[in-house]
Amino acid sequence: MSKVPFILLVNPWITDFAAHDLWAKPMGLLLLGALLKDGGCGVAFIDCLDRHDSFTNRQPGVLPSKSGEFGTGKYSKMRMDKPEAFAGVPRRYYRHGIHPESFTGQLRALPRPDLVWVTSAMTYWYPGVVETIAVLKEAFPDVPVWLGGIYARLCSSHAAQKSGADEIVTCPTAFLPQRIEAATGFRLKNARRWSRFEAWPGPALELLPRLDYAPLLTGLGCPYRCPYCASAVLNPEWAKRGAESVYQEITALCEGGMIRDFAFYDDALLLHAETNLKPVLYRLVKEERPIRFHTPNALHVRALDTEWCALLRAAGFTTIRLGLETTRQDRQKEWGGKVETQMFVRAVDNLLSAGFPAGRIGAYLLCGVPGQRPEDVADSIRLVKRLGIRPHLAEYSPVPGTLMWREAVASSAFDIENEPLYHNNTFFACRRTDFTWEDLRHLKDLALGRVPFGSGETGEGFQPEAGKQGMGVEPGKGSPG
Ligand code: B12
Ligand code: SF4
Repeated sequence: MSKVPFILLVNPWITDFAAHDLWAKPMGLLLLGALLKDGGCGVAFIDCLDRHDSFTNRQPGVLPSKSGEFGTGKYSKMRMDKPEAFAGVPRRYYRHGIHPESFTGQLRALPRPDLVWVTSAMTYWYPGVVETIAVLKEAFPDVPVWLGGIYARLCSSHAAQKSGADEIVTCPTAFLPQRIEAATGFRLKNARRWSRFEAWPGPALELLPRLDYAPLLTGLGCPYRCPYCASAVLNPEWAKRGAESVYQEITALCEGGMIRDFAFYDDALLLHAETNLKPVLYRLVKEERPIRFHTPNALHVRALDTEWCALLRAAGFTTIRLGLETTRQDRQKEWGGKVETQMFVRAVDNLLSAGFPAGRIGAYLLCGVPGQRPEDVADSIRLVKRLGIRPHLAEYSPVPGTLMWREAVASSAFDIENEPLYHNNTFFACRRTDFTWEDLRHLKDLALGRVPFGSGETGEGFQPEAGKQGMGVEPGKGSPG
């Protein structure tokens, strides 16, 4: 057996107009860190998004980080030149995260690794990945850098050309032990464990410099196939962890009041959760644990019956986001059939009856999808507001590999196939003459209550008990613009 390899894991910088730590941790890399440690490897971790790096927050040219509610916060950031693709966008562009000198200082303090693993998240954050890898290559020119994660998997040819990594890793996690052995000669002692999500240890959160909240993942994948979403591309199999391991992970973290806030990353947290999440929550309620749970990734509305709502409330769920997307019945079907308006109205009613404050419940509404009309979004906003909860506009980000991708390519005036920067939801690459920037701005104002609804919007006809017929919007009626 060859020597124990030392693997450096790196969470790269984010480059964007704006980026908030809305309970965003590199879950994939932290899970791999746990598997590597369990398999006998030496592991170090550098978080380029560490909000508490005191060196960074003291440097001139840095807009320091700020802490927000429930462990969230703003990253520290430094202004950078806008990429050419964004020349027409009248907003400043930043590299979010630690100062480059802090990064190089942390690298200098480490022994030479045998491998460097860099993760990636949103496809349009790739310039941050490129910059991160350039610094790594300067520090350790002859150490192989592997790039994995969401950008690497959704845009692998682009990443191969632009990232500077030696390998773009897109294979299933089960094959990684073999690849490690081929690269280092080391045979991991837990190779079989890598092939089953249910058998993975929890994320190696101890590698993070500081923990304000903990991310949780109780399952991978989703049974739905919504055409705008990459869940099935990224996780074709739907797998759930057992109740006991979820319970142990949560209670270990909240021992001694260490962590109070937990954020779920699951795509389908409440579906088929009778035997994993539900018993865990009942147990936590009985033990009166002082926990706050947050669901920044939307919950499935169809699951929210009175029992689930009462349980979520009793267990300390605090931030609730619901996946509504639209109130148009035909679109609800076309967009995967995961929700119906009547179902949504009932779910909100159940949540409110369970005692959730309306201000803590938000509904995501997709905005700017190919073929969608601004007035459809306005109608959805109106319904959500009438129920007393908050509409959150999710500007459509075209995602490669999704069922809607070809339509997005055809409808966009920009080269979204070859330039992932255009996937940025802020850029709104699928804007068009019948759904313009102005429309988008107006809809945001409506959602935030900055402008009142004019008499022109439709949706007046919706009655919660009126049956499905009342949920659609007749074409041509009204316009928010
Ligand atoms: C949780 C989540 C969020 C969180 C934040 C997550 C974070 N860390 O930043 C929140 C809720 C804030 C969020 C927000 C948004 N999100 Co989001 N999100 C996700 C979600 C559901 C899970 C990501 C995750 O943690 N997966 C679990 C881990 C285990 O998987 P993983 O990271 O891929 O890691 C595995 C492998 O890739 C690999 N791996 C990872 N790194 C490495 C490195 C190496 C070297 C190797 C070998 C392997 C490897 O190993 C891991 C284990 O198998 C994904 C969908 C999905 N199912 O992936 C969407 C997803 C990433 N989000 C998406 C979108 C569209 C958004 C929003 C734009 C939504 C909107 N319109 O408002 C916003 C954007 C936020 C912003 N600031 O720009 C898109 C991607 C868009 C894009 N163009 O890239 C996705 C794919 C969903 C979709 N619609 O298809 N999101
Ligand atoms: S239900 Fe949610 S996670 Fe599942 S495919 Fe649809 S959008 Fe993606």
